[in-house]
Amino acid sequence: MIAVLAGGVGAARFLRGLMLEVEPQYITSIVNTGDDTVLHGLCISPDLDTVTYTLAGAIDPERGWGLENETWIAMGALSRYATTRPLHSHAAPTWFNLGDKDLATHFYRTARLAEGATLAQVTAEIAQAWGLNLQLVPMTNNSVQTVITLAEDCEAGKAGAEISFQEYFVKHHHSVAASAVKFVGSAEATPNGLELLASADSVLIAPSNPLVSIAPIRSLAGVDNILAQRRDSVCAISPIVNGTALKGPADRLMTELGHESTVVGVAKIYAPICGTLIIDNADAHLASAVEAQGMRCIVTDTIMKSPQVSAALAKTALDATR
Ligand code: FO1
Repeated sequence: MIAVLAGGVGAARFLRGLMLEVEPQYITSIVNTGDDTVLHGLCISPDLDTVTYTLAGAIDPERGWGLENETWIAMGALSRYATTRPLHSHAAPTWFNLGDKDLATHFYRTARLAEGATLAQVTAEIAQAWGLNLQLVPMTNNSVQTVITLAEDCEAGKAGAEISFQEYFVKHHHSVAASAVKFVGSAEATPNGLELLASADSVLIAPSNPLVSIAPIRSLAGVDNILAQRRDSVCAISPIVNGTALKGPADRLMTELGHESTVVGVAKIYAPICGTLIIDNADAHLASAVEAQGMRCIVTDTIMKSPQVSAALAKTALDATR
C-alpha cells in the first residue's frame, strides 16, 4: 500500500500521476481538512473536492478548483439579498464561489453528515460516485480549523486578529501578512489512517503547502511520531521551486512565519519525518544544502505540466522509498 499526504491542487496533480504508475486500489490519500468551511449552512471540503474532481477528470483546469463547464446561476441569484441583509448578518456571502454543479457535492456531504455519517464515510461515497478506485480519507472526522493570525492592521482586520483559512485564501486573496497559523481542534481530534501510515510500503508527501496543507495533518496526535519512526521510507516533493510556490501562498507564508522560502527551508520542515526530498532541476545547486539537513536529495522535473511528468515524478518518489 502507498499512503499519500495531500493538500489541494499540487497533491491532486501528483496523485493523477501516481495512478498511472500504481493500481489505484493500492493508493490511499490522507487529505487535509483544515481548509474546510461552512457557508450557507453547507459543509465544504475544498481539498477533498479538488482531489476528487481532478482524479475524476472533471476539475476546471484553469482555476484548479471546482468543476469544468460550471454555471453560476445560484451564486448570481444571491445578489438579490445583498441590500436586505442586516449589517450584522453573514447570510448569502458571495466572496466564496460555489458553482451550480459543485453545489450538489456540498448538498450531499451536508445531508449525509446530518444523518450521522462520518466525514470518512461521506468522502468514500463521493469518491465512489465520481468513479474513483483509490481511497480518499479525510485527515480526521472531527473539526480542525486552520486559523491565520494577522501580522498587521489590514483590510482583513487588526493585527493579532484571527481569520479562517478561506477568508485568508479567497476573501483576502492570501495577500494579507500572517504572523501565525494554528489548527484549532487538532489536540482533541482523532486522526484517520494512522495504521496505514505505520504499515504502508511507502509514504509520500505530495507537493502541497508544508505550513497550511501538510502541517494540519502533522498536527494530529501520532502522525509525526509514526513518520519519524519510518522516515527512510517517507519521501516528500518540494512545492517550492526556485524560491516560489507554483500556486498559492506557500512562499509568502514561509517567509512570514520565519522559514527560508527555498527547498532548504522545506527540508528543514520535513527533515524529522522524511528521509528523501525531491527538488526541481531549477534548484539543483541547493541539493547539497538539502542533504546537510540529513535528507537524501533527488533532483528532477517537478513541474507537473502533464500527467506524464506527474507519473515520472511519482515513480521517482516511489523508487526513493524502496
Ligand atoms: N478558491 C478561490 O480562489 N476562490 C473561490 O471562490 C473558491 C471557491 C471554492 C469552492 C469550492 C471548492 O472546493 C474550492 C474553492 N476554492 C476557491 C479553492 C479553495 O479555496 C482552495 O483551493 C483551497 O482551500 C486551498 O487548498
